[in-house]
Amino acid sequence: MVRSYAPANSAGPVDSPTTLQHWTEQVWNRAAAGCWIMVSPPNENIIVSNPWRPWYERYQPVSYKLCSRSGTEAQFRDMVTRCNNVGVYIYVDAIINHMCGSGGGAGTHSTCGSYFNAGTKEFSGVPYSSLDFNDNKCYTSNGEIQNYGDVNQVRNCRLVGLLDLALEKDYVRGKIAAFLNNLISIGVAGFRLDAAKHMWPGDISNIISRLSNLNTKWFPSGTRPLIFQEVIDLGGEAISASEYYGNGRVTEFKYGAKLGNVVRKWNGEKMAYLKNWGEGWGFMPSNRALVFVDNHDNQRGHGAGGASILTFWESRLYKIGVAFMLAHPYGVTRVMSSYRWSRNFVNGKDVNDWIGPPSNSDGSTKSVTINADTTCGNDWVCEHRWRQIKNMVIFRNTVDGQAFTNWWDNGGNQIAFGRGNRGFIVFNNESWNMDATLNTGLPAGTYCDVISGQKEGTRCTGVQVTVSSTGSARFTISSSAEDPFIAIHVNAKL
Ligand code: AAO
Repeated sequence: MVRSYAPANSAGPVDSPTTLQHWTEQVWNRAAAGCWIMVSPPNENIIVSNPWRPWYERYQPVSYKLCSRSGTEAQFRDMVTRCNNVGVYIYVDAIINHMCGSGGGAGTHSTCGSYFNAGTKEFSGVPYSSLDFNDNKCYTSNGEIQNYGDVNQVRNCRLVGLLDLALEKDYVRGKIAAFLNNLISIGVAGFRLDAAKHMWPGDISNIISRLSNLNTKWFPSGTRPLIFQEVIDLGGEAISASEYYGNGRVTEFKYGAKLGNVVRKWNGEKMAYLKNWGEGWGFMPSNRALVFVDNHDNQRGHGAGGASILTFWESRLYKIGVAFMLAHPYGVTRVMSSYRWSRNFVNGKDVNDWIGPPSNSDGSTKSVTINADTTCGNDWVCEHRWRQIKNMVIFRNTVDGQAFTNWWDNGGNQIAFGRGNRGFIVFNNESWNMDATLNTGLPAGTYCDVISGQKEGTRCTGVQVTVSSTGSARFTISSSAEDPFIAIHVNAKL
């Protein structure tokens, strides 16, 4: 039997955790407990000096050696080992569609010092030569993707100048599989396949077929890696996300773009319309989807999604969006963990969208310090540590597998729903106060709101909610509350 790492109750060939954390650019010295973490590309990349060391240089591989701004191979191994030992599983952002940009020059300006020549397409650290790239199959005038309506261009031409690997070649497939299998042997649990839309689904399938099972030091024998593919499908293009279902999960980009519109009340949207959120909104089947409110691209205007995307910069709206996502049963969810940078909007565009992680004057990445109030310092945002978000991840784990129940709305922007008899959440996104008595579906008792506080010992540090013997409870939420929502679940019951 083919299995993936998974909680016992998930279904289908590609099982998965309930929530992933997306750690952008963090250094390899962190460990937490009880979660799944996706990390920035760990392999060698080009050093871009104009602009100086942008975050996106990590999306321009030079070899598959494991040394990057986040640390050395030894440090990466150490982190994965320590994380696996405490039940925290690491997923790697895998850049296998391409190498660096065609204008990357020649030399050893790479994070492990491997020689490369972007002009002659030579990458000594792999090695790849000009024979391993797709240019002979691309028929656009400049070798670039010019039209997303043409499948052949999207998959055989260069994405923003990046040298496009010939993934149908046995040699290239072998090099990529060896790279991923090295990570698996170190203990990694799965991969985000970057730019999957720019690869033929059959090529991805072949590479996956070459992957080892996960390391039996930490995973049951026969466990397959979790695969999720970055395919941006907002509709209206030649390539559809469904072509990739056979390989694993697929990113659902409609999710964050549409949720942003709803929470912002743009385009006539309101929270009440979320009643049939999910497939009812034209999303892919829930058991195929990897969903997120924002990602490392669209939180800074790259990629897709546009202005509606919610990010930590607008923390009140962001927490509403993330809480809704984590409470709702659709998809496997991913929460961001970001860093702050100094934004500079010129004509509506942030011209500082390239800025890399917080760094010291010698260019090294600053460590993630933890403040007394458990938030992060040194310009690390650590959304995953925000009480409201952390507690909603616990909510999601608590209600995992439970049905979507007891929907209520006021016809506008006050909504509530439950997850079976294990959890209930209420939002007031109106400009007036809310006072409603609702059927929660929960057993009678006193519950701690896990947004304004949480359960500590035998008391609640925030709001308390009393559920009657019939399952009903009164909720009052001020429209000016910093967090205009309340969430209760059976593991936060007094
Ligand atoms: C950098 C420089 C470039 C330079 C290049 C090479 O910025 O100027 O030419 O180096 O030297 C990241 C950065 C890039 C960076 C690259 C390499 O974002 O700026 O280039 O690293 O350092 C497409 C892909 C998608 C990709 C996304 C950014 O389909 O795979 O572009 N995301 C991943 C990563 C990303 C990374 C790469 C891939 C490359 O997450 O971090 O790039 O490894 C349409 C298409 C989408 C397309 C977008 C943007 O979207 O559908 O497929 O994404 O355009 O081009 C509406 C539409 C929506 C449309 C969107 C935007 O929303 O409905 O469909 O507008 O037009």
